[in-house]
Amino acid sequence: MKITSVVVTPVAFADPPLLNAVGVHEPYALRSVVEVRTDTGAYGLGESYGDAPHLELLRLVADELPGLDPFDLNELSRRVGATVGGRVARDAHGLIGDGGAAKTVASVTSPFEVACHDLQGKHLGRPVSDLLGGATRDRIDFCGYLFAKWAAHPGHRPDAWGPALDAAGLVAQARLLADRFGFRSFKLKGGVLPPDEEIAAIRALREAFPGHPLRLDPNASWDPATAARVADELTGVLEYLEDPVAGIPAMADLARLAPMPLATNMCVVTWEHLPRAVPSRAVGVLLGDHHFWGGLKASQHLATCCHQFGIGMSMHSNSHLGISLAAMVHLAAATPAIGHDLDTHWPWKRPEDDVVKQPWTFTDGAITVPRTPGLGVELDRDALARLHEQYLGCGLTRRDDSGYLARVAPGVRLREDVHEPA
Ligand code: GKR
Ligand code: MG
Repeated sequence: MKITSVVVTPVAFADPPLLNAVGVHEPYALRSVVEVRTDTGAYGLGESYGDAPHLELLRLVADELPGLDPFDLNELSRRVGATVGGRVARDAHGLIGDGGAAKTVASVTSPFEVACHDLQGKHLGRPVSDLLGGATRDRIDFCGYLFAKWAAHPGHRPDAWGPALDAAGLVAQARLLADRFGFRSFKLKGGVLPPDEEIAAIRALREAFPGHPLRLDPNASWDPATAARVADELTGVLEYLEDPVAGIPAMADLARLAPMPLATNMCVVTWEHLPRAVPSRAVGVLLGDHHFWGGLKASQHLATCCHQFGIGMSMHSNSHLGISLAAMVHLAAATPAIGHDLDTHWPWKRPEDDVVKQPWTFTDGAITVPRTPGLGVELDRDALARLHEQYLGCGLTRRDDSGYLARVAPGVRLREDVHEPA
């Protein structure tokens, strides 16, 4: 089997006004869909970021892949390195840390590596989880991802979720997520409301959902004293506290005091970070993410490292479509070291906005691991064309939560006052 062509298609799908430490989600989330075609008539799928600098590198690599055997992942790595090695495509939001050239190569490799696994699985008639060593569980649990949010994007009609700008609103949002998807654990995106209000929201969630694991993630926006106080006040309440402060040294200092494990998807985002993070015990739980760790196999290597060094594993997410969901499910199924419920932004996407036919559904907060060949998802070409048109029409080429907040709500200050813009 040989690759004959590779198509990279940027897409956009509607996204609610979800607030985070740096700003607010824009009306559309951007992704790229990678389709790798072969001389056997098969196609493999991958999904990645849709930001323009990243797209440019994906396209450069796409041109280098015809002739490659999809089983030859070492040659794939070599070609990606030879094509984009040394280049850096930084995101504008900074919410997944900074990794320089190594992280850029890993991020560019990922969707092609996933697509090759999809092709391998289809060729052999086996699910991707079998190629990764075999599924060790038949369902993968996800956590409900809670966001402070406005009722509507300025100038748009209110969305189906309603506003959530205080503890009561966030508990109501958690109830909706639990009712619709069955999630049994929750993560609150923090760093948005004043810290005391986020402590109150976590306490209110604890009361409303006794026994459900809870996480809080302010994306490294607190100073060390604030982080130490929040950690202390939430003793016994959090499963883990995610990226309370910025950088490995500050995380290590706090980890010595904090009563709960500290987790990250910001200070350890590439292999170069591990030799500093491990001896300083800065991280108790690492949120892996195949999109920036270099794909499925590299994510499994990461899980092995973490296991050896006594670091727990969870999974990070960004706004995503059904191809990424499938890749996350196969990876988690075949990687027993991933011991925490996975993050997902899935509920925030409208069900009709996807590029796969019959997008998967959650039952009791989980996705059943498919036994069909490859990733187990089929490309819906009409939907791909529609979401690509949406990309062309929406005018966005790069995720910029901070710029959007400054434009639509110049008076709003995060962590002080996050009222709805007039
Ligand atoms: O979607 O606003 C968001 C999140 O803040 C996302 O960008 C983060 O990368 O979910 C992520 C996280 O856990 O930090
Ligand atoms: Mg995080």
